[in-house]
Amino acid sequence: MTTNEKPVPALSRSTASAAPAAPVRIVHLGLGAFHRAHQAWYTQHASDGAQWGIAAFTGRRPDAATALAAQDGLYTLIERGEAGDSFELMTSIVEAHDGADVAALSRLVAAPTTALVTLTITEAAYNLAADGALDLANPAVQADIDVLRAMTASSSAPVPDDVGHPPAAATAAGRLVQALAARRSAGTGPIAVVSCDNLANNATAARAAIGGLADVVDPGLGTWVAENVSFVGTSIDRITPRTTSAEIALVEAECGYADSSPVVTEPFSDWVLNGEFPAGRPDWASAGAVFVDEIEHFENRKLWLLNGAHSLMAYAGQLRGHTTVAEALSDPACAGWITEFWDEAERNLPAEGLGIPAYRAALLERFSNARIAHHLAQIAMDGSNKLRMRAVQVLMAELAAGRTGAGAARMIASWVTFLRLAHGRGTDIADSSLAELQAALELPRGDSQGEDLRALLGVLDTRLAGDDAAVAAVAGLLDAIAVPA
Ligand code: CS2
Repeated sequence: MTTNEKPVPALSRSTASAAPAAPVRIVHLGLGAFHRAHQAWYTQHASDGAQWGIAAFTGRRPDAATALAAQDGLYTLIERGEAGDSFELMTSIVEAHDGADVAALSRLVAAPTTALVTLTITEAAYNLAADGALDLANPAVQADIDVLRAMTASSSAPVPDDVGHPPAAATAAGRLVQALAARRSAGTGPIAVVSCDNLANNATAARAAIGGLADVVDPGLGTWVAENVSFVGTSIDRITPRTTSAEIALVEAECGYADSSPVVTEPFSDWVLNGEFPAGRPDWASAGAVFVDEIEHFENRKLWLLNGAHSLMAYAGQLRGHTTVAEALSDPACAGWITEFWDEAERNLPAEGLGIPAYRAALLERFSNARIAHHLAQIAMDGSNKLRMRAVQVLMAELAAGRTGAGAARMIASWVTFLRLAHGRGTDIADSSLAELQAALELPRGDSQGEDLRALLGVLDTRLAGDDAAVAAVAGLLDAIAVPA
């Protein structure tokens, strides 16, 4: 900047001349880029969006809330198409809070004006065991059970911790159970909890995590949750890579204000929902969301075709030296493996009603948008949770039908090869089941199948690890992910 140029103003409702903040009627857990590109966008674009403000809470760290609160919840959404960028000022988030502020969460969830809670807490944060129930052996879950039991049992004021905070749950489900207990006490009635995480049967998962925890803590609260909380299932879609400093500079140059928290996303978006909203909801359908009576096939279409191809590229693509989705797709070997996996996945989806040929064609176009730098390393994180939904079911169904399942097996084989390589090199593995993965990777490789292989597959799914044909299908492909010299 030259000395006679004025500094650009910091973004806020007044500097942006934005409309006054809408009243809070939605509480959100998981203030990441995806929420800000997806549910916040649908709410802003709903015909009645001006009536629906979002109060959003972060997960583990307060940083995103601190940055967003400093600009009154506002941020810029950069829609990045093949032909160029467009910029939209987002105003639907009206409050941003540190997730650890469970007192604020409880106050907002208990408010009579709050109608729904949306979640983007990540697959791993549901803390479910292999049978789909709440994982009571998980130390974080156990710690929350202790805190919540002490809270519901005590009639006296809760004892603050060393730094003066009242005791509070620490997992997302624990915090929400604490807040739902406040709603029950306030008598403010039924509410919807809408999972927007990339999980198969995400409504069932949310019910298991939240209802399951309430049951264990206090059966009376468990009954209240069962009778008053509607768990809504959704299939969510919008490719939203991590923001970089380049986008911050771009917004400053294009929009004339300083925004610490822009989000970059693709033009495409999709939202399919199933369930009841006892206290109402925005007219999201007017913004393009679709409400259906049966959601499983939509979830699987997205999880297998989009996310499955993503995971395949994340491991096989990185092994072949690629860094982004668009690069991996331009490699004929990766593109061929995607087609092979998609053909398998498609055989296990209904032929009618899902428009799969058009969906596949649109995916190829979305993936090849080279202006979106979607990093394979980001997608590769937390593979143990992701592959469970993206590959295992297709592999098992293909084997049961007497076919090879090679497309799905290749995704898993790429993951195993990727992990073995990272372990051998001592590079970081980002996964919520890291301890289990590391223990598995310490085991001998031995014969072609190896003890480590069965143990790694066991982290994904015990049924998979116990199935000789499935283990052999993966083992047979371990050396087939050719790494170019
Ligand atoms: C990706 C998803 O990181 C990942 O695992 O596959 O975040 C994907 O970009 C979204 O689901 C797209 O809607």
